[in-house]
Amino acid sequence: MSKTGKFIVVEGLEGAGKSSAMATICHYLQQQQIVVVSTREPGGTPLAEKLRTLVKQVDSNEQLAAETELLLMYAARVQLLTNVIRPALARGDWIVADRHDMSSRAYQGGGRQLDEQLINNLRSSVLGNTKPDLTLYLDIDPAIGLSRAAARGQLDRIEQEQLDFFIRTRQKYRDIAATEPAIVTIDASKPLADVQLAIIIALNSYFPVSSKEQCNG
Ligand code: T5A
Repeated sequence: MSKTGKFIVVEGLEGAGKSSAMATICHYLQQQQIVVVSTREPGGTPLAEKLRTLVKQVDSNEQLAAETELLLMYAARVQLLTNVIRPALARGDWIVADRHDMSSRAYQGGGRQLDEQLINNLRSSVLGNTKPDLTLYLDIDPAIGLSRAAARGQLDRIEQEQLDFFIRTRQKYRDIAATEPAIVTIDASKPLADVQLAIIIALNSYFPVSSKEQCNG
């Protein structure tokens, strides 16, 4: 039997608690003897990390066009899919991803209001058949998320956007989560322990023990 790992994605606005969620998921899976590869987007390969720097840095000399931002996100994503995610899944490892395609749909589609058809054409052209088995969407009021992010230090180029941008981004996240399968919405305004419990419940429900054993086999 061919081995295929599972692909789990964590999504949400800045300060939603994705880093904490990643740690919870990785710890939980490793306790089940599952080999976990964690990724982040944009980033996760040497070239994709350079693209991450480009999209996050504040450059007062040249404004990044919204379409350029979109293309850079997908360029980084294709590098990561090709060089890390697909090989890991083929080995039978599990991917735990800090952001994936849903981020572009929410930020560039919702926040930047880029044409949905443009984004969908790009997705269908470059992503192939590799899709998440489960997406955990951490839903947070942008004002709360941004205040958590601000408490950490200097804000990057996207974090410096107006509140309206994040309100649109959140709305797009919620629209996608409400209509597509294999996305679990978690209330990320709750205390960390409640969020962690909701994550474990979702993992147990999507990946009962028998499927984990099969993946290790
Ligand atoms: N982007 C990305 C796009 O526009 N399009 C795309 O296609 C992609 C892939 C990436 C940026 O690029 C954009 C989105 C982003 O703007 P990033 O650094 O990867 O940037 O993502 P951020 O969301 O900016 O990362 P953050 O670190 O801000 O968010 P996290 O990981 O969700 O937040 P986290 O876990 O670090 O938590 C923040 C703080 O809150 C506390 C934590 O302890 C921490 O101090 N916290 C809680 N406090 C109270 N209660 C809870 N439940 C808490 N959970 C966490």
